[in-house]
Amino acid sequence: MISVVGDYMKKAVGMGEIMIQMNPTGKGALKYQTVFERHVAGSEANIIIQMQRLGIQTSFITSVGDDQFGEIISSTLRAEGTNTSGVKVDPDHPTGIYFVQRSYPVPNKTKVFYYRKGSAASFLSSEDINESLFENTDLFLVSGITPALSEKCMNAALKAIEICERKRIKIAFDTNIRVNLLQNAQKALEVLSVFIQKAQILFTGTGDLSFLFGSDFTDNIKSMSKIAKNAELLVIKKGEEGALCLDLSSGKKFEHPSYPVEVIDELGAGDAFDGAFLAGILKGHSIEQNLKYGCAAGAMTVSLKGDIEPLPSWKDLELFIETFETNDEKLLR
Ligand code: KDG
Repeated sequence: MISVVGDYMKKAVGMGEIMIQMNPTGKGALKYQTVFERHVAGSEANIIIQMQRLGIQTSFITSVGDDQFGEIISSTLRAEGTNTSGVKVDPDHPTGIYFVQRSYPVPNKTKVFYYRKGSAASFLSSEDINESLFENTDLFLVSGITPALSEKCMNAALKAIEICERKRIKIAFDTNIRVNLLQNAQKALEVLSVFIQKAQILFTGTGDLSFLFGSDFTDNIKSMSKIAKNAELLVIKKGEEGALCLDLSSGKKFEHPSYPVEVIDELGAGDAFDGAFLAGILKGHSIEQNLKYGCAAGAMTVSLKGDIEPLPSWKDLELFIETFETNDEKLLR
């Protein structure tokens, strides 16, 4: 079982693309939307910000354009308290953008449209990754989105992994398959296998598993475990069915149901889950507790728009859990 002991503040480093998210005020087909909210979002950054809000010291490695959007991304990270010494400002490439389409064509489901090709982050390279960014680090987090962005990003992520292995820093990886970036299972396995193999804490989801391996859940877990040679924990997010964690060192299995809430925007729920789970790990909580934190943070995130705004502090996370468990709304007064 993974435990990180000591009472110094644990440090996590994340890496990935942060974009401007344009989220319409209304639901329905994107072409009919006229009013948008501007948010800052990106899977790995969402995870890292969730960790920072839960008392982990964090830093982030990315590249943004030398533009207005890059400025708001950097200042968002700084406002959260995340160290930005690994944030590069690229004068030649713009910050990536994406648009969200909510509840269309499938009610309560969210679809995204990327305008990120040639973005500053897709030009992040192994030269941008140096050892000093990993000083006194307990955990490194990256996801399948980053190596799928470009060959340069893939090499940058591999360099980060190589540094972490050398410095014995725990590696957390989320398969995070985005079909807009990894078209089919063969391509996805080609890009992701090395990261799946190196991670000690591996997150995936039922959707990612069936995309990679097929329709049988039990077989999919076996196929994933075969690749995940270094994994100590395999965490599977099951959406409305909650989450499960296999402790591969003891062979024990832990499960937690989801919290039933109204879905406003599903985006970022998996990231909130990862961030809360990882913060719990670094703070030495049990797997059962970490699954609970993850499911609660995920539920809080689907109830609101934006990926970062709904991410809770410990106080709010505990209030959410207690209110659900006791069904006592007095706690909110
Ligand atoms: O997990 C939510 C992310 O998918 C979203 O914020 C956008 O980072 C993003 C991506 O690459 O899809």
